[in-house]
Amino acid sequence: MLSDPLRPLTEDEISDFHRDGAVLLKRVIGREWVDLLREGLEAAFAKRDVLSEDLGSLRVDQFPAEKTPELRRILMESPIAALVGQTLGSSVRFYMDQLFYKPAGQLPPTPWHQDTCYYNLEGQDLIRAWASPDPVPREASLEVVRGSHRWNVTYAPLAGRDPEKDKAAQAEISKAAPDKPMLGLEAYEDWSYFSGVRDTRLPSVPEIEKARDSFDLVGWDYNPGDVILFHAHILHGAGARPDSPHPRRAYASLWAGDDVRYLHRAGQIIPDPRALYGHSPQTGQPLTDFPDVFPTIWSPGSHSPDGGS
Ligand SMILES: O=C(O)CCC(=O)C(=O)O
Repeated sequence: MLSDPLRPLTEDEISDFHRDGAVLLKRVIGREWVDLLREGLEAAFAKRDVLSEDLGSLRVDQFPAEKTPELRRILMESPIAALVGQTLGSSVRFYMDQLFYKPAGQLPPTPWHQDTCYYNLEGQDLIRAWASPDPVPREASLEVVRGSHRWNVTYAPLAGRDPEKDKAAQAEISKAAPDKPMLGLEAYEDWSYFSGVRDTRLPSVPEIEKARDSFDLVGWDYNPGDVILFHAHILHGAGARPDSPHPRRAYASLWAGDDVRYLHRAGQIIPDPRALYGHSPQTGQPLTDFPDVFPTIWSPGSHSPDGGS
């Protein structure tokens, strides 16, 4: 049963998202969801698997809801899908999810990057929903380059093997079949951010940290119950914090509206959702062709019977 947000979104929040590419939605999910999020993130963290990776003291897991019923409930029943759908003004399908876990103490930064270049998909209607059970001050919270979701550029991923330095990677990218993903289902047996091949023809992410004043950066103090929505194409990152008294645990889910299509990228870092492999998707196919893999979770008019959370 899908729950409604604690309050309706305002027109300003929706237009801020479309103009800036990101918005902080304050106090939109109730305490029971925040508690479930905390339990789910801890349960996923305790179940390290092949799609878990330590990047220094940042642990990132791909598709954590597949191993964590609490996170699955967040996706299928919490108000998050409604928040995304009301912002897009259309139905939304779930694409994939990630855990970002920074233990208490020194919180590492998350380097600036775009999300789209990591996935075999493209489109305008692509929203990330980011939520945490922990308060996160502005210095360690998500930051975006305002409006960069509209820059017509795809940057190179930060990870992956570099075909200019690695002969095997060069051979893989030159042999890649245009109708097959670079990472096959075997990625689910043995995966790392550094096992895929990076498309180094793409430009590198600008050195934003070195020239922060040159960019229009937006960030927020985050509190549990808030949700940050950002466009998957926007440049984003997070700052460091020298001494956090508690962990900074985050759950980011990626949602697709009507115009999102499959795209075989020349480099691929994160495997396609497991259930998609059986369909042999082709570049240009809308995700709506795969309703069993990407079910519609929210549509205009969906609401919970009691209207509450
Ligand atoms: O939570 C973070 O620091 C990173 C989140 C992120 O990069 C994402 O959700 O795409």
